[in-house]
Amino acid sequence: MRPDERIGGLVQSLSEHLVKNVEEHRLEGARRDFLQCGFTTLPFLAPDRVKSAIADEIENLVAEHGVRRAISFRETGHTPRHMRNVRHQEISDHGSVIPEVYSSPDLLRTLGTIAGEPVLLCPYEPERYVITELERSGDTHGWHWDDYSFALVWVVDCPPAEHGGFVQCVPRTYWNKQDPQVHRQFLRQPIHSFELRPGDLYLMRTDTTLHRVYPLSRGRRLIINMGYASHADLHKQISHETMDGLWRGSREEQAGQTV
Ligand SMILES: O=C(O)CCC(=O)C(=O)O
Ligand SMILES: [Fe+2]
Repeated sequence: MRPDERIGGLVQSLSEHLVKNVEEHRLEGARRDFLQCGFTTLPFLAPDRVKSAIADEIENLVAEHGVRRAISFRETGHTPRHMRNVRHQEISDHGSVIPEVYSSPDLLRTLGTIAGEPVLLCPYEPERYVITELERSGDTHGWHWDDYSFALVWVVDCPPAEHGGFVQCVPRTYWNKQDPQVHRQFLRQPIHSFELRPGDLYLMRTDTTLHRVYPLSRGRRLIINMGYASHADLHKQISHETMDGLWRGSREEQAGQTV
């Protein structure tokens, strides 16, 4: 089979799965959770065949193109990010399944049903997809908001919650980049925590949900984050300090740098 036929077959099987196998009541439950918590797990969203193809591509990309980073940002109160990443450019250049799945119209339509509003391709390409691997004790993706409204995260590897790696979030919070007051959000509202397993997917309302990955003490956590926009995002002035900072001079040799 030619590579483009294989990718076409995978995207087709995702579409068929979404149309035929994903029941209405699951989408309704997910939509309720999403509106209440800014978060919902969606393990049923993709067939095993597509999950495996995405996982294989992510494993290859992180082995070939992963870069260690240790960085923090003034705009999120200097919370730590200690991780290995593969950014959008390398994924686009060397990946094939991920870019096609990201822009599947049937996937976008289903995510829109869960979100209760249209879910659109991210206009700022570096935020479209990023691979993150947490691999050392203490590795974490610290508290932050994202610039765009939605993230669909595919979990390839994740330790049990005893070893960290679960997601925590505070929904209905507002990111003031000049004065983020991260701790103040915890005093105003409870923090919700969610355990994840390999093969899970989740959708998060990332612009108004403060979130982090609990630091790892053992094991390994590997995900891809696919970022999507709302209609409102297309009309906002969005500055990209945290995403641009991740890619600018943030390799491990320059660990500790803050932007
Ligand atoms: O690793 C995760 O589950 C969250 C990733 C994330 O928040 C991000 O990439 O912005
Ligand atoms: Fe995020």
